[in-house]
Amino acid sequence: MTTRADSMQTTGPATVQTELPTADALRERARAALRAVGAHAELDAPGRPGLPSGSPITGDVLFTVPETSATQAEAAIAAASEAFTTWRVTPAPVRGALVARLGELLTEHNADVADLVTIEAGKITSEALGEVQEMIDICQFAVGLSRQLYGRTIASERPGHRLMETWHPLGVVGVITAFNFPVAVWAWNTAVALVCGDTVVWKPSELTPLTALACQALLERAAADVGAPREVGRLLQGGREIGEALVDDPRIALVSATGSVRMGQQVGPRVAQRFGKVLLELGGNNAAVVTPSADLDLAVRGIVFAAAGTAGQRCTSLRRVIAHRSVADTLVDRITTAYRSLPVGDPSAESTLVGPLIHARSYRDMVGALEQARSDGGEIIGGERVSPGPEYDESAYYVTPAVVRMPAQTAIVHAETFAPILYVLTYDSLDEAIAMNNAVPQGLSSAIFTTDMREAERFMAADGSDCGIANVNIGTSGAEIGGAFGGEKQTGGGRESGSDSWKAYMRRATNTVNYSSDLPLAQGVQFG
Ligand code: UN1
Repeated sequence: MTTRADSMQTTGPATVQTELPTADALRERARAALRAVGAHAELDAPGRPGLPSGSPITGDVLFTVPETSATQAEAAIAAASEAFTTWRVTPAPVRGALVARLGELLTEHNADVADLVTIEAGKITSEALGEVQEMIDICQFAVGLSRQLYGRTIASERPGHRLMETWHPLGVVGVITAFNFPVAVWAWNTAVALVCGDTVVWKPSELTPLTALACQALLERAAADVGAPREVGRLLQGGREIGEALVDDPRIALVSATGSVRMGQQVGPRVAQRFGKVLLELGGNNAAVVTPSADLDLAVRGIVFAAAGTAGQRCTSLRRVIAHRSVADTLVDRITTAYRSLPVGDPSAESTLVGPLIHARSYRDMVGALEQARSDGGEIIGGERVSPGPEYDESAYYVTPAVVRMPAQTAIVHAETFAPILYVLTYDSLDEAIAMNNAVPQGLSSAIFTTDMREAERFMAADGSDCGIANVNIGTSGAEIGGAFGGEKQTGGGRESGSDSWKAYMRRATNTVNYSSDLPLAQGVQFG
């Protein structure tokens, strides 16, 4: 048990005094959701050999889930490789029918899947439903894509020749996902990979095995309904060793991994060593610049959702506000006022806006970061551990979001702490603000709040934000699936989801066809 940090300052936040559900009630909800989606999982009692499945809502272990053995992992990869040989020659629009059916099943079962997301990741119901909607959206996107895997025709320099590009399926895609988007990120990868003709082997976070069972069950049902091979999607449940099996297996053509920079630093070189491909979505350290011309009502709303939503546990969560000196005091006052009215508590209660942190380590990281920020001269408002109700057990971690006014971007501000901490920094010139935005090692998301088009355009220009996402007058989180998602620098460089991200899931062949009866050589070379 962790004691409350005396480093955290009390400001009297509003919290909902709801009764938390009991562990038994959570078990019943999880079983009902799994039954509804048709997942026939053998869930054992807590403490048995296997993977412990818990909930941050109460901090209890709810079940033991069967863990994939090394032999089973090998068999799953072999089955997915075998399935690839038929799936790659199945016409893409026919492959799209599988994804269309998956989207329908997700629509039918959105509340079941969302409840599992709430139970395992602690997301408030509206955000959990939003995450399932993100899955449905990417399914629809992928179905359209299944008729649009376009290659280019290029003007050949030789007479009687045609030059073109053809996109082919890549192979088996290994998908490694994190706890905070336990289902959407799987769907981004799976829906697109499947229409591209790839098969998928998924290793979800060890913290969210039940949502994974539900998704797998729905995919298998979709496959059965449309007559697709069941093995196009396989699930491996386990820890690091199972992840390593995917990373090191030469049959896995692409490893798409979401997680920490440290994880990416290990995965990247290991996959590169065997000339496999990687798609990495790693840490972020996202900032919003607030300029003197900003609409502050809008800025405050955008900032509060991005910083405190999901209890600061999105890759895209807002971690830094870079406010012009003339607006900083007002902005901080307004954010802290908004924070005081944010109900913290049971994520399934309708009024709650901030659910629990995922686990004790997250809480310790938050406490450590705040202590460091204070010793660097930061002034902390909020950020205390709270009891969300009478049934509260100290093994769950509920906190109020923190605002920290920092004199400078010290090392702690450069680090990503996966918790609701918002550092506020001030700037005098836009160049300085952009430099501060770009001064961190990560490069996922960024935003500017301004009504001055020159500032907005500059922020998105080549010498503006260096992030994969640069928004104007909206926060850093909550991207739509239609755009490519990912970032630069230590974020890993990959792009998932919409736009032309599909190209990462296919291989490209350049074809030169000579339909003349001559054999002219390129570059005018003469040979005999
Ligand atoms: C993540 O946190 O890994 O833009 C993904 C967003 C969501 C996805 C976040 N659509 O916040």
